[in-house]
Amino acid sequence: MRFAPLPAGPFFKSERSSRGLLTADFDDDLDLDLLVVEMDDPPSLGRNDTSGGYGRIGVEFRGAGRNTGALGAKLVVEDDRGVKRTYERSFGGGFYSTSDPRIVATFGGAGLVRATVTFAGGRKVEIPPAFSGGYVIVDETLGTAVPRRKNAK
Ligand SMILES: [Ca+2]
Repeated sequence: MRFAPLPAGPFFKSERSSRGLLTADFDDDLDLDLLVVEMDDPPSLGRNDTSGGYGRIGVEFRGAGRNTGALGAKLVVEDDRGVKRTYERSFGGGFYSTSDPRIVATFGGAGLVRATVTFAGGRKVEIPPAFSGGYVIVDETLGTAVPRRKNAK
């Protein structure tokens, strides 16, 4: 993975007193957007519209029992080049902010071959590759993976 510097836009050239930064996909397009919590002003939203040509899948976790947030669940995605990526559902809040609890997994320009969620209690749920390109709700109690309907606009 390579990083390249981007020119600072007008947002970063103005003085402000900010106290929190979070990432979340506010428009459900599988791009993580940025929200800055300001001290004396409304929050500032930095919308990310970079598609990047990457395959993606978003996962919303529904844990069982007391672990409704499914903390410790692992998502493993494998693409058609044999590359495996592992993501872990964790929780951590920032100062004045908490990021999106969903995970957006990427798999380059390749196709998704397999996606599996393993919950902390050991239950495994397979996500059909046909669900890539959108969000999926994975439920530990039911053992299901169901595409999430898009919000009405
Ligand atoms: Ca977004």
